[in-house]
Amino acid sequence: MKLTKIFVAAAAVTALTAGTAAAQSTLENVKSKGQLQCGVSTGLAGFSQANDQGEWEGFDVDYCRAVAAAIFGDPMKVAFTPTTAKERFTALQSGEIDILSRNTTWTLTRDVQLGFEFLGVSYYDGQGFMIRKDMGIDSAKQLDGASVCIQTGTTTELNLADYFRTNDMSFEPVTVDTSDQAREAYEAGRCDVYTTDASGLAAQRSSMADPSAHKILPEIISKEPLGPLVRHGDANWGDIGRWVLNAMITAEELGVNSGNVDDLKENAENPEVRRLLGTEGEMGAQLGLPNDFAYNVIKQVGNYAEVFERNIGVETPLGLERGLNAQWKDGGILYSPPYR
Ligand SMILES: N[C@@H](CCC(=O)N[C@@H](CS)C(=O)NCC(=O)O)C(=O)O
Repeated sequence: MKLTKIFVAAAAVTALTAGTAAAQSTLENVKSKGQLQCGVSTGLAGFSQANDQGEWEGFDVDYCRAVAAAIFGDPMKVAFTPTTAKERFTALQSGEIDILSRNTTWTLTRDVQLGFEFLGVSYYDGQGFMIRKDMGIDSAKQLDGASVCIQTGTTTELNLADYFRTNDMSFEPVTVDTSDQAREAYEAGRCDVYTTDASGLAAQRSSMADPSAHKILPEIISKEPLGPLVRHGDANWGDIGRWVLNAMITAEELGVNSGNVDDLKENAENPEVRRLLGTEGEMGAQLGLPNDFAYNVIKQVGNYAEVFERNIGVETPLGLERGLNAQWKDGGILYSPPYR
């Protein structure tokens, strides 16, 4: 009798715990905290950087604002956790952050062994090299024996070793933990070359004392598909992040932006625009979000092009062209699956 009681009590506790675990989906957890906790970098111009007022700004930051807009209808309901390249994965695994949006390359090992889910590609990049112009070289093939500034915990480190080995060249690594340290080391002449994602080189050059004294060599030695990621194990949370990114890309493709989205919500006849903005279908409800979640994303943060141009585009100090990140209809490879 006593044993039965214990068994029943134990079963009840198990059921309760399981119930709690099920109730504690990431979406529910974020809603109950009242804000999204987003991991970004420690500071990289155009991508994620705190401004003079301490507010985070940038391309990677805006994606987190878009997720907050989708969930709360308010892009400010997000807190940012700066992470170094090395720390970022532990921060996500431990639950300290809900999502990581920080120029992170999608690789097999990160996806599978580290237990993450990449939600798409927000920026197609590749690794490049920057040197001082007065070094007088034009090609990465001339870098034999160079000292190279490089950040730890990155794909950059691994690609660099591959590239030099393949080309039968040697290098001397000067390793640092943050992009600020990398830039300072390079500017102080502690290394001949600075290597990272090409977008990162543009960002770093824009923050240098004399950007015109440096040049980026033509070789791009790797594929760096950068995008947001979450932990394995909560498929709905992954779906939300994936379809927020897709909403921004689709909005650009369909010509929906923060300026015309109100008008289109009222008057659009194109069925895909109507589904995107929640005036037709149940796209949001399928994700556990309001049906007009993408309307909030576009109205409050913007479509992909608006976010790109505002933070990193040709009119900004980074001056990045769309290149591969143009829509598939414009010669790029940006391609969202359909909103249906
Ligand atoms: N995409 C590469 C490199 C990412 C990376 O951390 N790049 C540096 C240089 S651009 C950076 O963002 N640093 C920002 C920081 O240290 O906070 C990766 O995922 O490993």
